[in-house]
Amino acid sequence: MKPIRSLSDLAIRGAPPVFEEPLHVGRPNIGDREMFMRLAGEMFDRRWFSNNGPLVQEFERRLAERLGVRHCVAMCNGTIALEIAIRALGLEGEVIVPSWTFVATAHALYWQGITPVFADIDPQTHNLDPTAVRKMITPRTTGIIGVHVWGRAAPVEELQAVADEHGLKLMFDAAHAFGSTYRGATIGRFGSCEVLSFHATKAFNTFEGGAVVTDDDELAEKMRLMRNFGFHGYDNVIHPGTNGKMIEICAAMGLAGFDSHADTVAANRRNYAAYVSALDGIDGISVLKYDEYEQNSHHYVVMEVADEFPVSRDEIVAALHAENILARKYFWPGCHGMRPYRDLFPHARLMLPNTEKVSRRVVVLPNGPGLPNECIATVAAVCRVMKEGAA
Ligand code: T4K
Repeated sequence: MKPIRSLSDLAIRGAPPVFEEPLHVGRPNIGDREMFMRLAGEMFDRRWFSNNGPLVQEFERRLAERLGVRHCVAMCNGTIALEIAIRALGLEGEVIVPSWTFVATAHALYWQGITPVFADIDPQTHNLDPTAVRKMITPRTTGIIGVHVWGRAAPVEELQAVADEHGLKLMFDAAHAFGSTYRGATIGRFGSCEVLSFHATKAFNTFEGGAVVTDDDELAEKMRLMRNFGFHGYDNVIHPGTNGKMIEICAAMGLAGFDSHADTVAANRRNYAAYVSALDGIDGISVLKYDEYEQNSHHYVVMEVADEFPVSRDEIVAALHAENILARKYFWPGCHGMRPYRDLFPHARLMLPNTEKVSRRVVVLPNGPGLPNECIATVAAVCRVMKEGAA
């Protein structure tokens, strides 16, 4: 590894990059390859590729068991799972969501003619602030979607209390939270339902995929119909629906990934600790802390660059990219800063000071079992020399 001792050692200043190949934030984890190949082979032999095949059924059974929930309805991706859950719950009018989330949370509402109303977050946790949620309730509000951002549980009980007081539905976008806990209980059973994503870039993936998990029998039944055009047996459509089905090859990937997930989490935790220690002592740089007493995949290593730091977050990201470390500014600029929402609600930022602040500070760093140690050392060295160079 090239030493980075001063600004002139940085690739952004013309030196060669530390890494020849890019290091990604969302590099997919691959479970048991042999098992995947065997399951794929069996799928070919069966010639059953989609439409509630045996692998999807097995995947749903194992997932429900793992999360301790009555129903798992597997879907083709997390976004469609959100859309179906929103529709099955009968949300309409306005629904309160954080702006500090991947844009799919807002789009899943807007796509269905529902107005996403953005509420501010707690800057310490990056999760919805229940007090801010209360402020956004109007007579048109029908629900709240909490997001377990970075896999840390949203303030579930406080949000439930707000929902109960105002007669609102509450559901969770748990796209980041597979295996996370809230007060020791596994995410999956909170609100009316919770939505998971198994996108390739997630700690646990099915290439593309998602699921809605719930203890509500009626809701689960409705979502099963909705994900398959409303079919109830051959030629019998009894409900409006769409095509939200998970396919067999995706379920095979999930089944082959279950057992190695614990190893992925262990590797993520080691990298996370190494980042924390490498960045320790650089004033103005911090790593978002997770609650030690809760489970979290530690998939997201979220570095924050304080406003007072002499170099901007964007300059640091540009310097890391030059070294081939493709750090991300998730979820900058917040949904309220993206189209169509920024045109629809041009003054939304006035209600979202914490979201605005956090969005200026965040850098999400690469993680995962294959992460070279040099990546962690390089991130720290880049921050350090840029700070010293600016002094
Ligand atoms: N709610 C929340 C809170 C979410 O975070 C998400 C998804 C959803 C809902 C929706 O769930 P899905 O419908 O996606 O199941 C990525 C993912 O596409 C998205 O799933 C994820 N959140 C979001 C946080 O990250 P982008 O736009 O950043 O993707 P992209 O193409 O820039 O890829 C990210 C990085 O991963 C790149 O550096 C490349 C690398 N990569 C990506 C893929 C697909 C790989 O190395 N290999 C790969 O196969 O959204």
